[in-house]
Amino acid sequence: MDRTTSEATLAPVTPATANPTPKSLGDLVAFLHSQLDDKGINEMDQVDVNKIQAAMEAYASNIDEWSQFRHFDVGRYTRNLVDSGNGKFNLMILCWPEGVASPIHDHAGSHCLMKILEGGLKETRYAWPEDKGPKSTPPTSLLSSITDQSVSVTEGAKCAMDITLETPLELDQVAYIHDKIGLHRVSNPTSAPAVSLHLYCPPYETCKTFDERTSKCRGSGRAVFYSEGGVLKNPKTSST
Ligand code: 2CO
Ligand code: FE2
Repeated sequence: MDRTTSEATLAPVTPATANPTPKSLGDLVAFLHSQLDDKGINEMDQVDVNKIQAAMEAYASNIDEWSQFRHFDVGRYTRNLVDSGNGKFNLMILCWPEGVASPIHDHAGSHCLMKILEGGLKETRYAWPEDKGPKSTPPTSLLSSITDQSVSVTEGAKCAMDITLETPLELDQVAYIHDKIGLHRVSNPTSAPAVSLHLYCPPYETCKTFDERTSKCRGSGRAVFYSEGGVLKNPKTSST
């Protein structure tokens, strides 16, 4: 065998732009800033979603690094802001009591990546109802917190909206969705609390929610925070 050819064939291949492997949540946040800080609001379709997804997957969840953002409430999930991404993204931790589910919702045109930090969740994807485009904006008077629209996992046995995919999500797994892919509901069907890390790029304040049985847009959910930077927004009504 030609030795030169053999060595060339067996040489390890190191891609010029190897995916990063964040060793901590802080590393991951720094990586996200490096990827997104210089993106214009009209350049978000150029975001390298695969690279960000790989980095989020490579970070091994360590509760010691995010316990200050772990705040649960009764009967609904909570949204806890970790980093506001210089206006280019929001990184947050969502805490899901057992049996709680989000409403079916869109993501206002943003990239949405979600990673399991603790326990397990289920993502149920739906097709957009045919008569509802992503453009209509319900009146402000219809706005309520998206987390206040949390429902029980067992609610609504019959479904008029078309389910396109059901995915159980396990520890450290990362899922991606965009309005171009469809809508989703996230639920905690397990008998233990679950925690997830969500990246929204660009950030958004409202999203549309949908009735599973009628496919009607029920109005918008306001994407409010239960805590920011580890500090509870309304300590009187909050519990951990
Ligand atoms: N998008 C929902 C929210 O931000 C959570 S479901 O995962 O994207 O409240
Ligand atoms: Fe979502």
